[in-house]
Amino acid sequence: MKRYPSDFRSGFVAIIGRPNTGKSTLMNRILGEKLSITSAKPQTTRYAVKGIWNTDHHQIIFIDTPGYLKPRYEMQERMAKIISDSFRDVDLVIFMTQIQSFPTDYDLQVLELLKNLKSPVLAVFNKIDLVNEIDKERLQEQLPKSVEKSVFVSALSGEGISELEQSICHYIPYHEPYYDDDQLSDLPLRFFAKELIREAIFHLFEDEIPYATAVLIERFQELPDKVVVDAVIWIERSSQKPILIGKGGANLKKIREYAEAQLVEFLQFPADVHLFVKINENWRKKAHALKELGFE
Ligand SMILES: Nc1nc2c(ncn2[C@@H]2O[C@H](COP(=O)(O)OP(=O)(O)OP(=O)(O)O)[C@@H](O)[C@H]2O)c(=O)[nH]1
Ligand SMILES: [Mg+2]
Repeated sequence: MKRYPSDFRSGFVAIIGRPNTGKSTLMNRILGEKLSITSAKPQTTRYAVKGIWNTDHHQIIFIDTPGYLKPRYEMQERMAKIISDSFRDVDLVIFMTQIQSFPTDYDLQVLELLKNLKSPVLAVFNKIDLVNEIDKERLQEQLPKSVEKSVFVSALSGEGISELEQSICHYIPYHEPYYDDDQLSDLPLRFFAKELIREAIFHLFEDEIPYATAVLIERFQELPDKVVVDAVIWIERSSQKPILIGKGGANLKKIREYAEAQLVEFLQFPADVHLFVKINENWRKKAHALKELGFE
C-alpha cells in the first residue's frame, strides 16, 4: 500500500448557497475540470455532485449541492434533503453568495440553516468581476458570528481562487486519502453523460422546458472505438414535445450535438449519443418517477 506523509490532509467540503451563485463553477474551477454542469439559469444542479481534488499534499472532496429553495415540488423537497444531508459530517461548509446582491432573503435563509452547525463555515463572495468596489467590512457585518472567515473571488476569472484554496486547506484535518488518488469523482460515467444532456437542454431552451425535463440513461456502452449512449428525455406534458423536438427534429439534433461534443471533451474519447423523448406526466410530483431518477 502507498504510504502518505504524516502531514497529508484529507477531508470533505460542502458548497451551499442559493441557486445561480456559482457553486458548480467554483468547484469546476478548483478541480480544473468541468465536472458539475453550470448554466445561467437557477436550479441547474439537482444532485450532490462530489468532486475530488488531489495534490501531493492533500485530497479534498467537494460536494456541490443544488441551490437551496423553499420546496414547491416533491423534487425540490428531495433536493432540500440532499442539501441538509450534505452539511453533516463535513470538515468545512462553504457558504456561497454573489457579491452584487448580498444579502438576499435566500442568503439569509441559508445562513439561518447554517447557524447551528458543528462544522466551520467559510463565506465566499463570488462574482467580484461584476462590481467596481468592494466594501468588505459592510458585507462581513451582515454575516453571523459563526462564519469564521470570508473570501472574495471570481470563480469565472479565477481571481482570488488561490487564496480561497489556501483557506480551505487550513480547515482540512491530517488524514489519509479517502479515495484513490487518480479518482475525480465517486459517480459513474453514465451520470456525467446524463448531466451533460441536461446542460444542453438548460442552454438551448428558455422558460419551463429545462425544469420540466429529466434525463435517463438507458444504455452506456464502452466499445473499443467509442462510447455509445442511449438516453430518454422525459417531459411533463404532450404540449412540450413539439418544442423539445423542433421542426423536423432540429432542436433534438442541437441537444444531441451539444451533449456529444461535451461528452467527447469530458471522456477524451469518441462518443455517440442517441436521444428519445417520452411524456411522463407530472413526473416532478411522482415518487416512483423521482426514485427512477435517483432521488431517494
Ligand atoms: N460574472 C460571473 N459569472 C459567474 C461567476 N461564477 C459563476 N458565474 C455564472 O453564474 C451562472 C451560474 O453558475 P453556476 O455555477 O451554474 O451556479 P450554481 O450556484 O451552481 O447554480 P445552481 O446549480 O442552480 O444552484 C453561470 O452563468 C456562470 O457562468 C463569476 O465569478 N462571475
Ligand atoms: Mg450548480
